[in-house]
Amino acid sequence: MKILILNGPNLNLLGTREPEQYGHTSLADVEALCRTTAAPLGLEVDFVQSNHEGELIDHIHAYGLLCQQGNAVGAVFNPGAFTHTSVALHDAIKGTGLPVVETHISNVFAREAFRHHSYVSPVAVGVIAGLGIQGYALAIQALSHRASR
Ligand code: CA2
Repeated sequence: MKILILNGPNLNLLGTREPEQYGHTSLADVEALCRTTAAPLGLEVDFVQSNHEGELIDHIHAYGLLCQQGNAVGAVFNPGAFTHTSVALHDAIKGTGLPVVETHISNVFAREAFRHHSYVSPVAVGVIAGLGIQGYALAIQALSHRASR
């Protein structure tokens, strides 16, 4: 059984700047945490980062199919700033039925007003924000638990 960890724009910069917002850990550290969390749950991780909206959509489409075929549990998705702008990501998740846990490192609700709205949340099975990179581990556990209901 597979799980997609999908990261949007600028998350490749994690650990290089804005440590007050995102901590000191790098995206490679997030990947290691995800693999360590997923392995004992019997989940094989596909870890992806892209700065391109269309590429993120292509991954959502591919995983939507895998889930329909019973070969994946869903996606942990940090859409980055596309969270607040992208109708196309909303449509991709809705159109494929991919179970997505929207995950943010920072507490977007404690930040600027433009980060308070998400186009992804209405089509996500759940949302995690403000718990740092630990949110990714919690999201993996939630998707695993949800798939074994
Ligand atoms: O808190 C999150 O995980 C966000 O999805 C991160 C996005 C932001 O636009 C969302 O509102 C909340 C930004 C990711 C960029 O991360 C950087 C990390 C270090 C240096 C620069 C950017």
